[in-house]
Amino acid sequence: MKEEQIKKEFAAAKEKYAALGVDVEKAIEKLNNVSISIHCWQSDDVSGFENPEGELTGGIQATGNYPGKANTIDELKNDIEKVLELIPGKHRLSLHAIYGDFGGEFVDRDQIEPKHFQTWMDWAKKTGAKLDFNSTFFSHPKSGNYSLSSFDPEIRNFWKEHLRRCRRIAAEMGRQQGDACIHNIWVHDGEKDKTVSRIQHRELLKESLDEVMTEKISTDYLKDSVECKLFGIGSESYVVGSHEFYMGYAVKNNMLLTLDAGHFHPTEGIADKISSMLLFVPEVNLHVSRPERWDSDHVVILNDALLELSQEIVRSGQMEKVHIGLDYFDASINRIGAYVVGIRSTQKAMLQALLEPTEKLREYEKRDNNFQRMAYLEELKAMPWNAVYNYYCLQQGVPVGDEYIQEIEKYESEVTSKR
Ligand code: RNT
Ligand code: ZN
Repeated sequence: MKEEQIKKEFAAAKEKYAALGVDVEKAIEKLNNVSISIHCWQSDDVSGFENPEGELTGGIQATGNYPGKANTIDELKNDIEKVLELIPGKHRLSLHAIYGDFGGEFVDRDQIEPKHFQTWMDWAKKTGAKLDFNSTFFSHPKSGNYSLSSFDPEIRNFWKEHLRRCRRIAAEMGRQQGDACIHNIWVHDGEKDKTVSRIQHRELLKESLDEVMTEKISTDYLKDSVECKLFGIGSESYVVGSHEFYMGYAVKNNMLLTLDAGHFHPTEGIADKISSMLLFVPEVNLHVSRPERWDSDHVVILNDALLELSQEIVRSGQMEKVHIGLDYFDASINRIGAYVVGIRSTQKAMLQALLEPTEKLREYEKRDNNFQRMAYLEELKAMPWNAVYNYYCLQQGVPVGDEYIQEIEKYESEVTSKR
Protein backbone atom coordinates (compact mmCIF):
# COMPACT_ATOMS: atom_id res chain seq x y z
CA MET A 1 0.00 0.00 0.00
CA LYS A 2 1.26 3.46 -0.86
CA GLU A 3 2.11 5.74 2.02
CA GLU A 4 0.03 8.51 0.58
CA GLN A 5 -3.00 6.25 0.31
CA ILE A 6 -2.62 5.06 3.89
CA LYS A 7 -2.49 8.64 5.13
CA LYS A 8 -5.44 9.69 3.04
CA GLU A 9 -7.58 6.84 4.33
CA PHE A 10 -6.46 7.59 7.86
CA ALA A 11 -7.44 11.25 7.54
CA ALA A 12 -10.89 10.27 6.34
CA ALA A 13 -11.26 7.75 9.16
CA LYS A 14 -10.13 10.31 11.71
CA GLU A 15 -12.82 12.67 10.59
CA LYS A 16 -15.51 10.00 10.75
CA TYR A 17 -14.51 9.00 14.25
CA ALA A 18 -14.26 12.61 15.36
CA ALA A 19 -17.89 13.05 14.34
CA LEU A 20 -18.70 10.39 16.94
CA GLY A 21 -16.55 12.10 19.51
CA VAL A 22 -13.70 9.58 19.24
CA ASP A 23 -10.08 10.71 19.27
CA VAL A 24 -8.20 8.28 17.03
CA GLU A 25 -4.73 9.48 18.06
CA LYS A 26 -5.56 8.69 21.67
CA ALA A 27 -6.82 5.26 20.68
CA ILE A 28 -3.56 4.56 18.82
CA GLU A 29 -1.55 5.68 21.82
CA LYS A 30 -3.50 3.35 24.09
CA LEU A 31 -3.14 0.46 21.66
CA ASN A 32 0.58 1.08 21.51
CA ASN A 33 0.69 0.54 25.28
CA VAL A 34 -0.93 -2.87 25.05
CA SER A 35 1.86 -5.41 25.39
CA ILE A 36 0.74 -8.81 24.28
CA SER A 37 2.43 -11.73 25.95
CA ILE A 38 3.42 -13.94 23.04
CA HIS A 39 3.46 -17.63 23.93
CA CYS A 40 6.70 -19.36 22.92
CA TRP A 41 4.99 -22.69 22.31
CA GLN A 42 3.36 -22.01 18.91
CA SER A 43 6.84 -22.08 17.42
CA ASP A 44 7.53 -25.75 18.17
CA ASP A 45 4.18 -27.40 18.92
CA VAL A 46 4.78 -27.30 22.70
CA SER A 47 7.88 -29.53 22.49
CA GLY A 48 10.34 -27.46 24.52
CA PHE A 49 14.03 -28.21 25.03
CA GLU A 50 13.98 -30.51 28.03
CA ASN A 51 13.06 -33.59 26.05
CA PRO A 52 12.00 -32.40 22.58
CA GLU A 53 11.36 -35.93 21.34
CA GLY A 54 9.03 -36.68 24.24
CA GLU A 55 5.29 -37.01 23.99
CA LEU A 56 3.02 -34.02 24.62
CA THR A 57 0.77 -35.05 27.50
CA GLY A 58 -1.58 -33.33 29.93
CA GLY A 59 -4.61 -33.52 27.68
CA ILE A 60 -3.48 -30.95 25.13
CA GLN A 61 -2.70 -31.62 21.50
CA ALA A 62 -0.94 -29.87 18.64
CA THR A 63 -2.27 -31.41 15.45
CA GLY A 64 -0.57 -31.18 12.06
CA ASN A 65 3.00 -31.48 10.87
CA TYR A 66 3.69 -28.41 8.78
CA PRO A 67 7.42 -28.25 8.10
CA GLY A 68 9.73 -25.75 9.76
CA LYS A 69 9.11 -25.93 13.49
CA ALA A 70 11.80 -24.46 15.73
CA ASN A 71 14.12 -27.21 16.97
CA THR A 72 16.63 -25.20 18.96
CA ILE A 73 16.65 -22.14 21.19
CA ASP A 74 18.34 -20.16 18.45
CA GLU A 75 15.70 -21.11 15.92
CA LEU A 76 12.99 -20.18 18.40
CA LYS A 77 14.63 -16.84 19.10
CA ASN A 78 14.97 -16.12 15.39
CA ASP A 79 11.33 -16.96 14.82
CA ILE A 80 10.14 -14.71 17.62
CA GLU A 81 12.38 -11.90 16.41
CA LYS A 82 10.86 -12.27 12.94
CA VAL A 83 7.38 -12.10 14.45
CA LEU A 84 8.32 -8.95 16.38
CA GLU A 85 9.45 -7.35 13.13
CA LEU A 86 6.06 -7.92 11.58
CA ILE A 87 3.83 -6.47 14.27
CA PRO A 88 3.53 -2.97 15.70
CA GLY A 89 4.10 -2.26 19.40
CA LYS A 90 6.25 -3.64 22.20
CA HIS A 91 5.47 -7.13 23.35
CA ARG A 92 6.41 -9.81 25.85
CA LEU A 93 7.43 -13.43 25.51
CA SER A 94 5.86 -16.10 27.64
CA LEU A 95 8.17 -19.05 28.30
CA HIS A 96 7.31 -22.46 29.66
CA ALA A 97 9.69 -24.12 32.10
CA ILE A 98 10.62 -26.77 29.51
CA TYR A 99 12.13 -24.07 27.28
CA GLY A 100 15.22 -23.52 29.41
CA ASP A 101 18.73 -23.35 28.02
CA PHE A 102 19.90 -26.67 29.46
CA GLY A 103 23.14 -26.82 27.49
CA GLY A 104 22.49 -30.31 26.15
CA GLU A 105 22.12 -31.82 29.63
CA PHE A 106 19.01 -33.35 31.08
CA VAL A 107 17.84 -31.14 33.93
CA ASP A 108 14.80 -32.49 35.69
CA ARG A 109 11.91 -30.24 36.67
CA ASP A 110 12.82 -30.29 40.33
CA GLN A 111 16.33 -29.12 39.47
CA ILE A 112 15.77 -26.11 37.21
CA GLU A 113 17.25 -22.80 38.26
CA PRO A 114 17.35 -19.19 37.11
CA LYS A 115 20.70 -19.91 35.45
CA HIS A 116 18.94 -22.12 32.90
CA PHE A 117 17.00 -19.08 31.78
CA GLN A 118 19.80 -16.52 31.87
CA THR A 119 20.30 -16.58 28.11
CA TRP A 120 16.60 -15.84 27.74
CA MET A 121 16.88 -12.95 30.18
CA ASP A 122 19.83 -11.63 28.18
CA TRP A 123 17.82 -11.99 25.00
CA ALA A 124 14.97 -10.10 26.63
CA LYS A 125 17.31 -7.28 27.54
CA LYS A 126 18.62 -7.15 24.00
CA THR A 127 15.26 -7.25 22.23
CA GLY A 128 13.27 -5.28 24.80
CA ALA A 129 10.66 -8.04 24.98
CA LYS A 130 9.97 -8.70 28.67
CA LEU A 131 9.39 -12.23 29.87
CA ASP A 132 6.51 -14.08 31.45
CA PHE A 133 6.76 -17.62 32.73
CA ASN A 134 4.80 -20.86 33.09
CA SER A 135 5.54 -23.85 35.25
CA THR A 136 5.26 -27.09 33.26
CA PHE A 137 3.45 -29.97 34.89
CA PHE A 138 2.71 -31.93 31.71
CA SER A 139 4.88 -34.04 29.36
CA HIS A 140 6.83 -35.76 32.10
CA PRO A 141 6.95 -39.36 33.38
CA LYS A 142 5.89 -38.18 36.85
CA SER A 143 2.80 -36.37 35.58
CA GLY A 144 0.21 -39.03 34.93
CA ASN A 145 -3.33 -38.24 35.90
CA TYR A 146 -2.19 -36.32 38.93
CA SER A 147 0.78 -34.16 39.84
CA LEU A 148 0.33 -31.59 42.61
CA SER A 149 -2.87 -33.34 43.65
CA SER A 150 -1.56 -36.90 43.53
CA PHE A 151 -2.28 -39.26 46.41
CA ASP A 152 1.41 -40.18 46.30
CA PRO A 153 3.36 -37.79 48.54
CA GLU A 154 6.57 -38.32 46.57
CA ILE A 155 4.92 -37.23 43.36
CA ARG A 156 3.44 -34.22 45.11
CA ASN A 157 6.82 -33.30 46.56
CA PHE A 158 8.48 -33.48 43.18
CA TRP A 159 5.96 -31.08 41.68
CA LYS A 160 5.95 -28.77 44.68
CA GLU A 161 9.67 -28.43 44.22
CA HIS A 162 9.10 -27.67 40.54
CA LEU A 163 6.59 -24.97 41.40
CA ARG A 164 8.86 -23.47 44.04
CA ARG A 165 11.71 -23.25 41.55
CA CYS A 166 9.49 -21.82 38.82
CA ARG A 167 8.37 -19.02 41.13
CA ARG A 168 12.00 -18.18 41.87
CA ILE A 169 12.93 -18.25 38.19
CA ALA A 170 10.00 -15.99 37.30
CA ALA A 171 10.91 -13.64 40.14
CA GLU A 172 14.45 -13.43 38.85
CA MET A 173 13.12 -12.56 35.40
CA GLY A 174 10.97 -9.86 37.00
CA ARG A 175 13.94 -8.52 38.93
CA GLN A 176 16.25 -8.38 35.92
CA GLN A 177 13.69 -6.78 33.65
CA GLY A 178 12.46 -4.31 36.25
CA ASP A 179 8.88 -5.38 35.68
CA ALA A 180 6.90 -8.17 37.31
CA CYS A 181 6.92 -11.48 35.51
CA ILE A 182 3.54 -13.16 35.33
CA HIS A 183 3.90 -16.76 36.36
CA ASN A 184 1.03 -18.84 35.07
CA ILE A 185 0.13 -22.01 36.90
CA TRP A 186 -1.86 -24.52 34.91
CA VAL A 187 -2.07 -28.02 36.34
CA HIS A 188 -3.60 -30.65 34.06
CA ASP A 189 -4.59 -33.02 36.89
CA GLY A 190 -7.79 -34.92 36.28
CA GLU A 191 -9.37 -38.12 35.03
CA LYS A 192 -11.02 -39.55 32.00
CA ASP A 193 -13.97 -41.06 33.76
CA LYS A 194 -16.32 -40.62 36.68
CA THR A 195 -14.08 -39.82 39.59
CA VAL A 196 -15.13 -40.52 43.12
CA SER A 197 -12.39 -38.76 45.09
CA ARG A 198 -13.03 -35.27 43.78
CA ILE A 199 -12.79 -33.41 47.03
CA GLN A 200 -9.74 -35.38 48.14
CA HIS A 201 -7.69 -34.38 45.09
CA ARG A 202 -8.87 -30.80 45.38
CA GLU A 203 -7.83 -30.74 49.01
CA LEU A 204 -4.41 -32.00 47.96
CA LEU A 205 -4.06 -29.41 45.18
CA LYS A 206 -4.99 -26.66 47.61
CA GLU A 207 -2.59 -28.00 50.22
CA SER A 208 0.27 -28.24 47.70
CA LEU A 209 -0.29 -24.73 46.39
CA ASP A 210 -0.65 -23.33 49.91
CA GLU A 211 2.62 -24.90 50.98
CA VAL A 212 4.59 -23.51 48.05
CA MET A 213 2.97 -20.07 48.32
CA THR A 214 4.16 -19.67 51.90
CA GLU A 215 7.37 -18.39 50.32
CA LYS A 216 6.52 -14.74 49.95
CA ILE A 217 7.93 -12.95 46.91
CA SER A 218 7.27 -9.31 46.14
CA THR A 219 4.72 -8.63 43.41
CA ASP A 220 7.23 -6.11 42.07
CA TYR A 221 8.97 -9.18 40.67
CA LEU A 222 6.44 -11.96 40.52
CA LYS A 223 2.72 -12.21 39.92
CA ASP A 224 1.34 -15.73 40.25
CA SER A 225 -1.76 -16.52 38.25
CA VAL A 226 -3.85 -19.69 38.38
CA GLU A 227 -5.57 -21.14 35.30
CA CYS A 228 -8.68 -23.27 35.48
CA LYS A 229 -10.00 -25.70 32.91
CA LEU A 230 -13.19 -27.60 32.27
CA PHE A 231 -11.79 -30.70 30.61
CA GLY A 232 -8.90 -32.03 28.54
CA ILE A 233 -8.28 -34.99 26.28
CA GLY A 234 -8.22 -37.85 28.74
CA SER A 235 -9.61 -35.71 31.56
CA GLU A 236 -13.10 -35.31 30.18
CA SER A 237 -14.89 -36.19 33.35
CA TYR A 238 -12.88 -34.44 36.02
CA VAL A 239 -10.31 -31.66 36.23
CA VAL A 240 -9.09 -30.90 39.72
CA GLY A 241 -8.33 -27.25 38.94
CA SER A 242 -11.82 -26.32 37.81
CA HIS A 243 -13.22 -22.81 37.51
CA GLU A 244 -14.73 -22.79 40.98
CA PHE A 245 -11.52 -24.17 42.45
CA TYR A 246 -9.24 -21.48 41.08
CA MET A 247 -11.72 -18.66 41.29
CA GLY A 248 -12.00 -19.47 44.98
CA TYR A 249 -8.26 -19.88 45.30
CA ALA A 250 -7.38 -16.61 43.57
CA VAL A 251 -9.97 -14.63 45.51
CA LYS A 252 -8.95 -16.11 48.82
CA ASN A 253 -5.26 -15.53 48.22
CA ASN A 254 -5.52 -12.23 46.38
CA MET A 255 -3.73 -13.51 43.32
CA LEU A 256 -4.27 -13.34 39.59
CA LEU A 257 -6.74 -15.54 37.78
CA THR A 258 -6.07 -16.72 34.24
CA LEU A 259 -9.08 -16.97 31.96
CA ASP A 260 -8.42 -19.11 28.89
CA ALA A 261 -10.98 -18.65 26.12
CA GLY A 262 -11.15 -22.41 25.54
CA HIS A 263 -11.57 -23.55 29.12
CA PHE A 264 -15.29 -23.22 29.65
CA HIS A 265 -18.45 -24.77 28.28
CA PRO A 266 -18.59 -24.53 24.48
CA THR A 267 -20.93 -21.54 24.32
CA GLU A 268 -19.52 -19.79 27.38
CA GLY A 269 -17.26 -16.86 26.55
CA ILE A 270 -14.72 -15.26 28.88
CA ALA A 271 -15.66 -11.65 27.98
CA ASP A 272 -18.38 -11.36 30.59
CA LYS A 273 -16.10 -12.69 33.31
CA ILE A 274 -13.76 -9.70 33.23
CA SER A 275 -16.07 -7.22 34.93
CA SER A 276 -16.79 -9.65 37.74
CA MET A 277 -13.29 -10.90 38.35
CA LEU A 278 -11.82 -7.40 38.43
CA LEU A 279 -13.94 -6.78 41.51
CA PHE A 280 -12.47 -9.70 43.40
CA VAL A 281 -8.91 -10.35 42.22
CA PRO A 282 -6.13 -7.79 41.86
CA GLU A 283 -5.50 -8.44 38.16
CA VAL A 284 -6.66 -10.80 35.47
CA ASN A 285 -4.48 -12.76 33.05
CA LEU A 286 -5.89 -13.90 29.73
CA HIS A 287 -5.10 -16.80 27.50
CA VAL A 288 -6.54 -15.61 24.25
CA SER A 289 -7.27 -18.66 22.16
CA ARG A 290 -9.86 -19.94 19.71
CA PRO A 291 -11.81 -23.02 20.63
CA GLU A 292 -13.41 -24.68 17.61
CA ARG A 293 -16.06 -26.93 19.19
CA TRP A 294 -13.65 -27.81 22.00
CA ASP A 295 -10.48 -26.39 23.59
CA SER A 296 -8.74 -26.87 20.26
CA ASP A 297 -6.31 -23.95 20.57
CA HIS A 298 -6.79 -22.70 17.01
CA VAL A 299 -5.03 -19.54 15.88
CA VAL A 300 -6.80 -16.44 17.15
CA ILE A 301 -8.79 -14.62 14.49
CA LEU A 302 -10.92 -11.52 14.56
CA ASN A 303 -14.23 -13.06 15.60
CA ASP A 304 -17.08 -11.95 17.84
CA ALA A 305 -15.65 -13.65 20.91
CA LEU A 306 -12.38 -11.73 20.56
CA LEU A 307 -14.15 -8.46 19.93
CA GLU A 308 -16.44 -8.90 22.93
CA LEU A 309 -13.42 -9.69 25.06
CA SER A 310 -11.61 -6.56 23.91
CA GLN A 311 -14.68 -4.44 24.49
CA GLU A 312 -14.97 -5.69 28.04
CA ILE A 313 -11.29 -5.01 28.71
CA VAL A 314 -11.60 -1.44 27.46
CA ARG A 315 -15.03 -0.71 28.93
CA SER A 316 -13.86 -1.86 32.35
CA GLY A 317 -11.62 1.19 32.43
CA GLN A 318 -8.95 -1.04 33.98
CA MET A 319 -6.93 -2.08 30.97
CA GLU A 320 -3.72 -2.03 32.96
CA LYS A 321 -5.10 -4.78 35.19
CA VAL A 322 -5.87 -7.16 32.35
CA HIS A 323 -2.86 -8.95 30.91
CA ILE A 324 -3.33 -10.24 27.41
CA GLY A 325 -1.48 -13.46 26.75
CA LEU A 326 -1.91 -15.77 23.81
CA ASP A 327 -2.34 -19.51 24.00
CA TYR A 328 -2.74 -21.52 20.83
CA PHE A 329 -0.71 -24.05 18.91
CA ASP A 330 -1.57 -25.00 15.38
CA ALA A 331 1.01 -27.30 13.82
CA SER A 332 -0.83 -27.50 10.49
CA ILE A 333 0.16 -24.11 9.05
CA ASN A 334 3.17 -21.83 8.82
CA ARG A 335 3.92 -21.13 12.46
CA ILE A 336 5.24 -17.60 12.01
CA GLY A 337 2.06 -16.84 10.10
CA ALA A 338 0.05 -18.30 12.96
CA TYR A 339 1.75 -15.91 15.37
CA VAL A 340 1.41 -12.83 13.21
CA VAL A 341 -2.24 -13.39 12.35
CA GLY A 342 -3.13 -14.05 15.98
CA ILE A 343 -1.31 -11.01 17.28
CA ARG A 344 -2.52 -8.64 14.61
CA SER A 345 -6.09 -9.85 15.05
CA THR A 346 -5.87 -9.31 18.79
CA GLN A 347 -4.62 -5.78 18.19
CA LYS A 348 -7.36 -5.10 15.66
CA ALA A 349 -9.98 -6.19 18.17
CA MET A 350 -8.44 -4.01 20.86
CA LEU A 351 -8.31 -1.08 18.47
CA GLN A 352 -11.97 -1.44 17.56
CA ALA A 353 -12.81 -1.43 21.24
CA LEU A 354 -10.64 1.64 21.82
CA LEU A 355 -12.39 3.44 18.98
CA GLU A 356 -15.79 3.03 20.60
CA PRO A 357 -17.67 6.14 21.74
CA THR A 358 -18.42 4.39 25.01
CA GLU A 359 -19.64 7.46 26.87
CA LYS A 360 -22.14 8.19 24.15
CA LEU A 361 -23.41 4.63 24.32
CA ARG A 362 -23.66 4.84 28.08
CA GLU A 363 -25.75 7.97 27.80
CA TYR A 364 -28.25 6.18 25.59
CA GLU A 365 -28.22 3.28 27.99
CA LYS A 366 -28.96 5.50 30.97
CA ARG A 367 -31.91 7.02 29.18
CA ASP A 368 -33.16 3.60 28.21
CA ASN A 369 -32.67 4.48 24.54
CA ASN A 370 -31.82 0.94 23.66
CA PHE A 371 -32.64 1.15 19.98
CA GLN A 372 -30.07 3.94 19.63
CA ARG A 373 -27.50 1.95 21.57
CA MET A 374 -28.04 -1.06 19.33
CA ALA A 375 -27.98 1.04 16.17
CA TYR A 376 -24.66 2.65 17.08
CA LEU A 377 -23.14 -0.68 18.02
CA GLU A 378 -24.13 -1.90 14.55
CA GLU A 379 -22.84 1.21 12.80
CA LEU A 380 -19.51 0.90 14.58
CA LYS A 381 -18.87 -2.47 12.98
CA ALA A 382 -18.52 -0.83 9.59
CA MET A 383 -16.44 2.13 10.71
CA PRO A 384 -13.00 2.40 9.06
CA TRP A 385 -10.97 1.07 11.99
CA ASN A 386 -8.69 -0.81 9.63
CA ALA A 387 -7.49 2.47 8.12
CA VAL A 388 -6.43 3.44 11.64
CA TYR A 389 -4.63 0.12 12.13
CA ASN A 390 -2.83 0.51 8.80
CA TYR A 391 -1.72 3.99 9.78
CA TYR A 392 -0.47 2.68 13.13
CA CYS A 393 1.59 0.02 11.30
CA LEU A 394 3.02 2.68 9.00
CA GLN A 395 3.93 4.84 11.99
CA GLN A 396 5.69 1.90 13.61
CA GLY A 397 7.56 0.93 10.47
CA VAL A 398 6.04 -2.54 10.14
CA PRO A 399 4.25 -4.10 7.14
CA VAL A 400 0.89 -2.54 6.36
CA GLY A 401 -2.19 -4.53 5.36
CA ASP A 402 -1.32 -7.82 3.69
CA GLU A 403 2.37 -6.96 3.24
CA TYR A 404 3.38 -9.28 6.08
CA ILE A 405 2.27 -12.28 4.04
CA GLN A 406 5.11 -12.00 1.56
CA GLU A 407 7.58 -11.37 4.39
CA ILE A 408 6.51 -14.64 5.96
CA GLU A 409 6.75 -16.44 2.63
CA LYS A 410 10.27 -15.11 2.25
CA TYR A 411 11.27 -16.25 5.74
CA GLU A 412 9.76 -19.61 4.97
CA SER A 413 11.72 -20.10 1.78
CA GLU A 414 14.96 -18.77 3.26
CA VAL A 415 14.78 -20.14 6.79
CA THR A 416 12.04 -22.43 8.08
CA SER A 417 11.74 -24.66 5.00
CA LYS A 418 15.44 -25.52 5.34
CA ARG A 419 15.09 -26.95 8.85
C1 RNT B 1 -4.00 -26.01 28.53
C2 RNT B 1 -3.80 -24.63 29.01
C3 RNT B 1 -2.38 -24.16 29.14
C4 RNT B 1 -1.50 -24.61 28.01
C5 RNT B 1 -0.13 -23.99 27.98
C6 RNT B 1 0.81 -24.72 27.09
O1 RNT B 1 -5.29 -26.29 28.21
O2 RNT B 1 -4.52 -23.75 28.22
O3 RNT B 1 -2.34 -22.81 29.33
O4 RNT B 1 -2.10 -24.40 26.77
O5 RNT B 1 0.34 -23.84 29.24
ZN1 ZN C 1 -4.19 -21.67 28.55
